[in-house]
Amino acid sequence: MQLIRYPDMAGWPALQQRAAAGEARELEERVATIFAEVRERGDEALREYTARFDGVTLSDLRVRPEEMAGAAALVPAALQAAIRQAHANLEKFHQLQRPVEERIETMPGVECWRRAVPVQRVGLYIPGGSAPLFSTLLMLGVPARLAECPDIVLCTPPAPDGSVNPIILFTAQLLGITTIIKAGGAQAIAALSGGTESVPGVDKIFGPGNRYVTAAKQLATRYGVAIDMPAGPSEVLVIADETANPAFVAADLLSQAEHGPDSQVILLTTSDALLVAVTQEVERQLATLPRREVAALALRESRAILLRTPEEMLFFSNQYAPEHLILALEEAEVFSVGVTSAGSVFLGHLTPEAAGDYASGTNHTLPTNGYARNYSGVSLDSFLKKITFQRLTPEGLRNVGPVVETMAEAEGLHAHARAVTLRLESLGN
Ligand code: HSO
Ligand code: ZN
Repeated sequence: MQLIRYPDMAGWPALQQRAAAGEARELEERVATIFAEVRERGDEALREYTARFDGVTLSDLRVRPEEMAGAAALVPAALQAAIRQAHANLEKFHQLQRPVEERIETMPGVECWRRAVPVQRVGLYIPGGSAPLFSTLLMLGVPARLAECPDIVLCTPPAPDGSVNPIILFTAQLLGITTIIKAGGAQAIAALSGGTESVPGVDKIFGPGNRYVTAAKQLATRYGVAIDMPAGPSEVLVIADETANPAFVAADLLSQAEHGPDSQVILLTTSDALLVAVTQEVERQLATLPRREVAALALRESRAILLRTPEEMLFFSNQYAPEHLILALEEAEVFSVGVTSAGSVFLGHLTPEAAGDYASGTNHTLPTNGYARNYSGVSLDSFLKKITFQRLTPEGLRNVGPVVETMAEAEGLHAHARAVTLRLESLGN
């Protein structure tokens, strides 16, 4: 980690910089080609890309019911119980987000209301790789089910033997998701965005992925498909005072660093003693991590920064707008009131980010890369659209009609005015 003491405020923006994404043009071109191929040739192209990138030639792109049925037996009982508990906690928290349908009479006889309607067809993307994140499937699947989206399509890349990780299948089963496609990368996103013989097209695509998946999701928006949010590498910012436990803080920093070489972790503290203790502890704990090479790479672009006051720490953090914010402070709750930009906040010494990553109930699909300034994390809302409704009675038309006529005339839109006038005339006096 880079150790920085009392940086000049003029130098803060440099310290708040995320790692640059690198050669984007070439990547975008490759993704555009994949898109064109899959949209034109459907399953055939999808199979070719899966053979090339995942190393398996699939006859059936969909997970078959027998595969589904066999999954649970391959998942240890303790893990099944843990997933069930996390699922229950997520349901409890997301259930709370159900919007109430409210009606109001804005003028007598003018009634307006708004109804939340599920996005009809959603695609959930879960990456494969060394550690398939079945927890992310829970985070997307729970709100999708609570929102009652009629069609939920899960895409995840197959292993070289053509199988899908049984924990993913078990989790899907728990969620009641039955359409599971063995496809990953940009080709999966392309398939979801237009549909193929085996893959239903969807209205909105959710889920994390590598740079290809991210670029593909961006491209999908040009075909009228919505996405959850712009994605970037995972990050955490920890604000700690002298009451913080250096080992806890180090473990939190490392738990984000181990996600990927481009993850970023930042420590802000007003205590020089803690600064030193945490950085030492990070080195010590790093040595025992199975993913220490990944974490070590992430730490190169990570910073431990000594600031003068709590106000400075708050200001820095709000400017950085971290995906995760840990307040390892004596007075965490008081401090938290000042937080204006963060994806999710973890208060006190006993609340690791890991709790929210897996099981406390909040969602872990969160805005990265500074987007916490203008985006929220995934929630029930992400799977709902709100449709407004209205109805005028004769009294309502008499009340609001003249207002509309006056405004429409002033905008020079006479047909609008006439739409009211004709109706008012039909009512007589
Ligand atoms: N911290 C990750 C989520 C995750 N952690 C999944 C463990 N598994 C991004 O918010
Ligand atoms: Zn995590």
